Amino acid sequence: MKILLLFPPLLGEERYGKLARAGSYLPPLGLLYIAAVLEEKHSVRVIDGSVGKITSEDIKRVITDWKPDIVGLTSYTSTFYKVANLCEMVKKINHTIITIIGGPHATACPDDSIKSEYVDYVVVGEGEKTIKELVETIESKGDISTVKGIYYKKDKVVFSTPRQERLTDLDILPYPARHLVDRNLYQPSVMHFKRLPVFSIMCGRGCPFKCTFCSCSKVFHGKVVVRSVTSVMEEIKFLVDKYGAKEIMFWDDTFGLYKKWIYELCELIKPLKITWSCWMRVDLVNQDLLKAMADSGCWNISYGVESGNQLVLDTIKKGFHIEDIKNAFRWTHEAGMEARGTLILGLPNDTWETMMDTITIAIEIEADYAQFQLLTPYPGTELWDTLSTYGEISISDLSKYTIWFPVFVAKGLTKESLLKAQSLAI
Ligand code: B12
Ligand code: SF4
Repeated sequence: MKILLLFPPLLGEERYGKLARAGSYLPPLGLLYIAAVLEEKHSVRVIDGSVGKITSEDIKRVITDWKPDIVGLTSYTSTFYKVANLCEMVKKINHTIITIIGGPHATACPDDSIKSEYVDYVVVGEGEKTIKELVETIESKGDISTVKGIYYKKDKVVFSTPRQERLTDLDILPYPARHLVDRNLYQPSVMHFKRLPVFSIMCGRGCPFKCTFCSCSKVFHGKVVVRSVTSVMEEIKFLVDKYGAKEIMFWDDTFGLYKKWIYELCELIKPLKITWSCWMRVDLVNQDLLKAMADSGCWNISYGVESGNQLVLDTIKKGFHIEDIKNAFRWTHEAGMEARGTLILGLPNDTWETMMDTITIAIEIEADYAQFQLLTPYPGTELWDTLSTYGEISISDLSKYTIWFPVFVAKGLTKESLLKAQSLAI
């Protein structure tokens, strides 16, 4: 079958506002994993509208000329309206083209997502196994109700099937189909890499922690599955050999849940003489581990600091202490690496004073780079379900749910105070 996979058109300005030129533009690995498994049996094209100034007209032209049988789309909360509009466009070009949506928003809100008359199937959660089975069943005109992990409609009635089992061995997956996108269009934020070409990799899926605001691991149902070090090293070597990769960004939410795994990776990555960076939790590092990481080429660790106030950290169930933040930043610097932080303003129980604690801690820990986001509740999170306890939604337009707008105002704060704190911070 001919399958077109889409990330909807999204201008840098829509995501990063005035900071568009400093934003990060990375390949959509989730969609490229889907492409990779489909490519084994089908003809697949990918259009990533988040780079290259793609318009819906461009997509329309490809659909009209190439005539795909299926169009699959990734949905984020902020891009969902675009996904819905594209499905409508597809159906109006040719109503027999089958539309399938997946990704974080479709997973969190499958009931809403399937409602559109232009959406045929919603794939919930990790997509590789489900999409393979779904496409095979569509092709063979088999019984759709046997495919796990989907929502679909029959005579306008919505049906869903039991959730698909998570993959237990990620090593068997093909690498993301990076060859299906133009790699010249991608560039991480200038401050986020040392050397080019740089590639992003995922070593595992899921996170065992339960921070109330986080939707990172919702797609993977919290369950953690990590690739073997051998498999990750093989992908890195492939990127070095094929594309001359000089740097790797590990984008796992909580890289290094297992210390033994990191030590092994450090030992094997060191001889390649590449530079690398990753995201970690402040309470999962120690001095010895950080030294081993720096020694093997790691130059930058980003930490989710979130808040400089313990009560607020406890409210969001972050599970670490201010002291852990201070230690991690000191040790990372002592090991010779940059230590970066993402911080959130407007968290539950935040006041003007606690937001000032958040700004102050970024200074105290001498963060080499600090990103101050405004709290954005995402469907599927504990925060989303308990919003009214802590404040109220002030902007219901989901296209603004990009972490840069004051969409949620915690009790005792105002939109103006949030924006004022953010402008003080940056
Ligand atoms: C790397 C990353 C980025 C990178 C790269 C984005 C990209 N091009 O993919 C950068 C920094 C650019 C980025 C930007 C943003 N990101 Co981001 N990002 C991530 C991160 C950490 C990893 C994504 C990833 O590769 N995951 C691994 C793959 C395997 O999982 P996956 O993408 O979910 O895909 C699987 C399934 O969802 C499903 N699937 C996905 N698409 C499809 C399509 C079909 C047809 C099917 C069948 C299945 C399917 O199958 C895939 C394979 O199993 C995630 C968190 C996470 N752990 O996923 C956040 C995350 C996806 N990002 C998020 C957000 C909000 C954003 C921004 C809007 C924030 C901002 N303003 O900057 C932007 C906008 C997105 C964009 N492309 O412009 C949210 C989305 C939440 C939501 N409900 O919308 C997440 C979940 C993090 C969070 N804050 O909670 N992001
Ligand atoms: S914020 Fe980080 S540690 Fe917390 S649940 Fe999300 S990914 Fe895990």
